[in-house]
Amino acid sequence: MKLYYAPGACSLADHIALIETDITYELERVDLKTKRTEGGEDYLKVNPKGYVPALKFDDGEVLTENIAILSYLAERSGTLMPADGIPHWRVLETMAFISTELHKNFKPLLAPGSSDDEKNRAKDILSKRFGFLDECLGDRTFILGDDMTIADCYLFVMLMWAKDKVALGLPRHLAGYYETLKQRPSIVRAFQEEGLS
Ligand SMILES: N[C@@H](CCC(=O)N[C@@H](CS)C(=O)NCC(=O)O)C(=O)O
Repeated sequence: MKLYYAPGACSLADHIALIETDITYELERVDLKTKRTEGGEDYLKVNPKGYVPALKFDDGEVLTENIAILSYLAERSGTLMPADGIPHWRVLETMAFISTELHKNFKPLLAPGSSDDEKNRAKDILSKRFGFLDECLGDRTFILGDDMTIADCYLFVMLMWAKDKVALGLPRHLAGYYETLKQRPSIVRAFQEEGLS
């Protein structure tokens, strides 16, 4: 299967999950401005929505949206998400929170043309949402306990943006969690493969 990605974009979460799950993959970089891939494909033909990530299967089928791709990788590999019961739904609950309460609120800070008011409001909301997650994390190793899940793959990227793209201070537990995750072999490898420092 092939992951369409842009360096340091939210597709990094799927890239980390691919490495963690040991699924064989190829990478295809997308230029989000021109909507062309490094191999010269018209990306809009792969994903008409025009954004990354997209996961193309060997039969040509394409899956999009972080929550769907990450959940697919977890189900297919039998790792990174408990199979059933409340622990399973906790992962999806956290994924929805990351997608709608964190990821979406970065948009005014990263997209051109936002007013200062919009940016300040987004920063306030993000600080509150990160504060909530910091309390949930406490002294745990991963956001939902002792085992890494797809929620950690996604949350890692949001923390990276908070620190490196919008200079938002991270609360104490999340700051330590981020630094520890950054040393994890899957994340080090994903950074190398995306050409990130
Ligand atoms: N709803 C999508 C959003 C994906 C998304 O926001 N992708 C960004 C990178 S992090 C992108 O490709 N933006 C370029 C564009 O929208 O043109 C998902 O969760 O997968």
